Amino acid sequence: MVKKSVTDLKLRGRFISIEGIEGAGKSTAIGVLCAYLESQGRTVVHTREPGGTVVGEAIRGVLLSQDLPAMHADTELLLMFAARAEHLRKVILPALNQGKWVVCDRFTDATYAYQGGGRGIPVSRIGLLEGWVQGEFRPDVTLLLDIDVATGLSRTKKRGAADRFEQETLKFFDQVRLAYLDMAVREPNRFYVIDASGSPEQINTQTIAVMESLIAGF
Ligand code: Z5A
Repeated sequence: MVKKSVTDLKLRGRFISIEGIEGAGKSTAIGVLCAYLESQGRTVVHTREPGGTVVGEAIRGVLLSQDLPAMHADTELLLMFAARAEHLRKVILPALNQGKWVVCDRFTDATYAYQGGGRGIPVSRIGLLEGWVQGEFRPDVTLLLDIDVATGLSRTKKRGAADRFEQETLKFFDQVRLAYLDMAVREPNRFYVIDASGSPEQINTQTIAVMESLIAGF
């Protein structure tokens, strides 16, 4: 269990997660976000989930593989949190405790969206694992790049071979998107919803505007 005191340190860095469905443009926006934070004098660690550690990247390989037989939704859920336990303890918390800022491509909100909204696993079960792996640790800020499913998927299709998640149905991604939007409504102090339907430049402008408005308060 992660102790709450870890998150109370005054000199601790900040933890920013970026969320959204496939093709929302997270990778693109993260590059701009990290460059902005560094220009403001922050030391930034850019990482991702599932993954971010040697063990986590190996688990990611299993989770996204098209070569393995379909796994049970509970197996998928447990693997997400196994990778997260390693990531949190080996990368995220040490960096924050050194005063670094951590920018993470997806975190536990993705589990609520994909395994909860998409696969239909009860929120209470995800919450149990969240409490066990993270204690009360949550992102300081979550940027949700919101886009309609058809547009998001049409962007990723141009890339070629799809991974295990990218082969899901439109209905699955609609449920994922709705779960994200629902979380944003329930946690307005943490979530910032960015309209991701525009050009990369428009998304970057919105991303920087959100961070500019927040960084002084940090
Ligand atoms: N997952 C889960 O189920 N549960 C969990 O707890 C966690 C994750 C943590 C990770 O795969 C998968 O794991 C993910 C959820 C699941 N499901 N999938 N698939 P991933 O990391 O490979 O997938 P992703 O996070 O969705 O990455 P992505 O598909 O690359 O999306 P993105 O980072 O948001 O998009 P992008 O790479 O910035 O852009 C995609 C393409 O669109 C690219 O060719 C861009 O050039 C183009 N693009 C970007 N922005 C624009 C704009 N504005 N206009 C036009 N074209 C654009």
